[in-house]
Amino acid sequence: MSFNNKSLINKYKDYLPISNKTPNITLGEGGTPLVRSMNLGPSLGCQRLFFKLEGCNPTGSFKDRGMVVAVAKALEKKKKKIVCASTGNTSASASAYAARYGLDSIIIVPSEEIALGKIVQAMAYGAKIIGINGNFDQALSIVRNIVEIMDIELVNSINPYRIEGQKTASFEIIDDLGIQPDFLSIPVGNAGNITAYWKGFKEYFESGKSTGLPKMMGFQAEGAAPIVKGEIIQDPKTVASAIKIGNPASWTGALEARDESEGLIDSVSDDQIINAYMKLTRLEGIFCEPASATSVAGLINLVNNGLDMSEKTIVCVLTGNGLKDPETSQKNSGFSIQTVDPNLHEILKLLKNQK
Ligand code: AN7
Repeated sequence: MSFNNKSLINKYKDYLPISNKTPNITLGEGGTPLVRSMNLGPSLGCQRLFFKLEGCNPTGSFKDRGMVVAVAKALEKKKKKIVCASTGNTSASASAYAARYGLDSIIIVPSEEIALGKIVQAMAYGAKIIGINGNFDQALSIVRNIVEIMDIELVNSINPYRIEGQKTASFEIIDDLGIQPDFLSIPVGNAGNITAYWKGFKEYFESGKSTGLPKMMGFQAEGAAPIVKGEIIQDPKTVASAIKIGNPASWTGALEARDESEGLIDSVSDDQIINAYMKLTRLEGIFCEPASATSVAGLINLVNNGLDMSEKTIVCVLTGNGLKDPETSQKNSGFSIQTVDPNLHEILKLLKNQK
């Protein structure tokens, strides 16, 4: 098993709640690229804008960082089953690790609202999928009840091991930059991830790996912005299905990250999300899912409102892969293929017309 020495758990074991009884499992999570913006940043006057490509994780989202620790702890506790509510990515991640390590996974999802690629993943990995005629918040409330009466491990981010694993993304950012960023921009749904990043930044600072702390900038979708509005949203709405959440479980963690870092949590409209999503593909060659683009949409708004970011190091977390939600991409990219006979002349004619 020496190959597993490269695992995320092993790499950051000094910062994680694991012992020699915790199995050192891995599906290749973590170690995701931090790439510098080529065009979008400079067009906003930001010369040091970076994207953390969490869509490069094995199931295509940041959830794998937390899931590997949660599943390792479930195995340590000899659990046989895991359960989660999900807007899609948590369920894809949970069912992959469950399949790999011989656990049953039960996932409870809002039937109508999951992006196609995510539900396809859970099916492929062999999860037991239960759809509800309701939203994520209702699914999570049911899952909280299930674990009271069944011997099953809950792997939503209210499981503290999820937060522990997810904080490793902050470590990687500092390891790659050599210093903490000035600003960290991140989408906020159930608010586990912003909580995790902030914990990670603080721990690295406390252990002398950085010289300061970034300001945390969280962004919710306008129709699903309970933290911004300061009240639970009963019927959240947004094109960014991953963050269609009206009552975030880690609400307090998000407020702490905002206030302790002197950052902000704001909202962006669906149009702004799609605009940022398209700019990322067309100007950067980066295909993320709509929820992920809220981090960039939020940054664009701040710059348009006059915030001077020209000298700042900014990291936007792109939480999930664009392939997860082909339908939203299809709707927005003018999807059509011109088909002709396999004939050079025909093709040259088309290319000429394009000029
Ligand atoms: C791509 O999968 O909540 O604020 O059930 O999939 O930590 O919830 C997903 C959330 C951002 C928000 N970007 O993170 C789920 C789920 C993507 C996401 C978020 C999610 P949190």
